This record gives sequence, structure tokens and C-alpha cells, in this order.
Amino acid sequence: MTSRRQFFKTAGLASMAGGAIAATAVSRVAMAALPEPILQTTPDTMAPLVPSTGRPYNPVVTLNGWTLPWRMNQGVKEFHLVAEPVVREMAPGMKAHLWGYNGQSPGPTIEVVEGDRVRIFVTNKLPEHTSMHWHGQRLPNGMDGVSGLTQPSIQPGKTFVYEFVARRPGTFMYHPHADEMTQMAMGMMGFWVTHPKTKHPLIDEVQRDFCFLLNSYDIDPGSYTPKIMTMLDQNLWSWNSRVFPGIDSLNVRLRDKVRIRIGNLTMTNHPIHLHGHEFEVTGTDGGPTPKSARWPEVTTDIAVGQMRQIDFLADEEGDWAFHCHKSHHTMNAMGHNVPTMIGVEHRGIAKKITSLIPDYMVMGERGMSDMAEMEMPLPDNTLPMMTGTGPFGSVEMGGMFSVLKVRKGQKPGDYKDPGWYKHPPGEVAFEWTGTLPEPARFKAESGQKSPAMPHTAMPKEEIEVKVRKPSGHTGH
Ligand SMILES: [Cu+2]
Repeated sequence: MTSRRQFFKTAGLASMAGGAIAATAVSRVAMAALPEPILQTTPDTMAPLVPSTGRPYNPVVTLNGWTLPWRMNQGVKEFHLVAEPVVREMAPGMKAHLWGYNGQSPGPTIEVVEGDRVRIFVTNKLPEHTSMHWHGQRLPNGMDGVSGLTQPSIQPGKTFVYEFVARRPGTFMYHPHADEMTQMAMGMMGFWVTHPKTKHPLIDEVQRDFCFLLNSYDIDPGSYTPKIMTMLDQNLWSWNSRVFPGIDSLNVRLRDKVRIRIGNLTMTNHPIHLHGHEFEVTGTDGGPTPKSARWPEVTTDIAVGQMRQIDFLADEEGDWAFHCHKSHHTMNAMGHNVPTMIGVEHRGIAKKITSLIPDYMVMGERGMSDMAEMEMPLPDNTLPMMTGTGPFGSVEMGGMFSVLKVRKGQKPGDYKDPGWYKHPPGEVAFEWTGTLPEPARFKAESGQKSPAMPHTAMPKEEIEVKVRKPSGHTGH
């Protein structure tokens, strides 16, 4: 029980937002042979879990998540995962009824060391059977967790044991391989990090090591439970089942070497983009990438079922946006059927309709940014479409968005949010208040026509281009 006591101590001392850890009500006697399941009650980013037993390593920080403590039993690291319905706060003001592990979705991160023998107890408290697949691991076939293929399903109320040696260092994921479509759409997944036993030629030491999973949900405004049949048309694009502004910032010290491990368990790809720095992809779920296969990037596309590990030197101070580059994934839930109203002058019409339907409003006449600042009544348990306030106003973002905060004054090992960046004088884009010269091309226009196109050949009137789309093979 040393590790657990140690964990309480660590969590109490170092938890960044005062999260509490609670043991379940399952009696000690009933679970005597099993490690006590440990539940997490808050969606806050917990301080790294410094190992108190086993080989030392530099622990990861799970964004809006935590690492599962283990029990050392005669040289075997024992973990206990409980699959169960959970209530996950996706951002302040919005809760989702998901399925997860040990009180949260995603489940806790599991961290072990290359060569560790690991025993994981998986208890099923769901209304249907499940199983656990250890994505990317080298293990005996019967431990691979595919229901029906390598094991019988874990029935409700039952506990299964998985045991194997963590053979290769790297970043892995876990998720059910039973009724996958339902169970992953409900939020059942977690991260697994196997740290190298000794200095690895392809795994650099870093000062900050973050991880999170990409996931997505379709939850109608005003409701709580994801629509599991939706494959791609999700309305909540999340990191560790959190959406901006509910995603914590990644806080680092200037000149830290930083690693971020990102796994994709949604049903579409996500080009993840970092501002202000170049990174290299230093590993996948297949292992560390050879040095010859690394090149600088600012965006890396993470396909379905992939993990990408990126490393960079945080050598530029500031608040750097970090987000999925699919702009529809940096939005929160709203109806999908909002028509494009840009350029449509509809104030007069709106006034007429409002006299019939008092709450009626039309959106997006000048673009969608009006949405960010609009005080409109939303159904209960619904987040604004894009929101989050920065030091200069609305950030107009939601979904898969966060901020990398690089600070000179951030102490080693301190993950606390340092607040907004204080820009040096003269280093912020500003409004030009002088006179604006006429754009030069207006004056030069008559002399800029292509010589290959004589004026006489140009039509007198402007014509609108009409495209006729092919309509089958009738022309043959
Ligand atoms: Cu995306």
C-alpha cells in the first residue's frame, strides 16, 4: 500500500487544481486479492506521478487527466482498471454521460518501464460485456484483448486479469475490443507509456512530457449522452474528452525540451498544429522514428488509430496556439444545419420574424465571429460554439484548441498556469492610425492587361461563369 499512500501524499502536495482522489466503496475484504481501485473525481490536469517503487523514470503529464498508481506485488506492477459509466465535465458548464475507467473518460494513463512485468485487473461495471486491447504492445496473443478471437468477453460484474512484460519502450493506447463502435464513441480509452529502461539512442531526455488522446462526441445541445451511431459528423471535438476553453494550457519553461504524445481514437484524421516553433515527429505507436526520418514540421497529421510523439525546444516566450488545423474541429456543439448567411442582409426580415417568434435570430451575416460574443440563450448543458477569452478579447475557438505557454520564470517541474504572456513593449500587432494610401494597382490597372489578350477580344459586358456539371453518360 506504500505506493497508494505515497500517491495521496503526492496528489495532496502537488495537485495543480486541488483535485481529490477517492477510493471506491468496494469493501477491502471483498477485493483482498486485488489492488484497490483508485478513482479520480476531477477533470483537472494532475501533477506527474513520480514513481515511488520500481525503476525511476521521468513521468508524463496527462492533459486534464492523471496517471494510475500501482501496487508492487512480488516484483509485478499491479493496476486495477474499472470500466464504468462516468460523468465527465467536458468544459465548465457542460457535462457528458460517458463510459470510462476509474471515474473519468479517458481512463488514467498507465506508466511502466521497459522490462516491467505488468498485471492489470479489469473490472466490468458496464451494462454490457467488454474487453481490453493494449494497442501497439508486443504481448502473448491471448493477452491482446480481442473479444471472441483471443478471449471470452468480460461480462458485467466480472473481473479479468491481463499479464505481460512491457517489452518495448514507447507510447501506446488501450481501449475495448468488444462492441467497439459503442464503447469508443462513449469515451472508453486511455494512454499507456512504457519508459525506456536505460538511455535509448532514439529517445531523448526531455524536461516536459505531455500526453493526450484525440476523441469526439455527438451530443445534441441540451442533452448528455453521445449519439453512438454518428461516425464523422460529431459536434464535440475533444482532447481527453475536454473541449476549449476546458482544455488546460501546456505550461513550460523557456528552453525546456518538450515532448507531446498524441493518440487519435476518433474516426477521422487531425492535423495538429503548433505556433511559434518547429517540432520533429520522434516516435509513433510503432516505436521511436529513426533520426534519418525526422524533419522539421509545424503541423503533423494524425490518422485514425495512430499516435504521434513530437519533440521540440521551447525557445520562444509567449502564449502559442496549439490546435487541430481542421477549423471545424475548433468549434463546439451547435446545430449542423446553420445556413451560410455571409453577405445576406437580413435585418429587416429578422425583425418581421421576431414579431411572430420572439426568440428568433439569424446568425452569421458578417461571418461567424458574431457567435463568439453573442449573448444568446442556449439549452441547458450546452457550450457556446466558440468561446474562450484571452487578454485581447474573445479567442473565437472551441473544441481541439489549447495554448502552449512558454515562460522564462516557470520553475523546473512547475506545471501551474502562469497567466497571460506579458509582451515586451513594441511586440504586439497594433492598429495603424495614419492615412492609408490608395492601393497602387488601381492606378496601374489599365496598363496591366496581358499582351496575349488584346482588348478587342474582351467581352464588353461582364459575364457570369456558369458551370454545367456532367450528368451521367448520356452524351456517349
Ligand atoms: Cu481535428
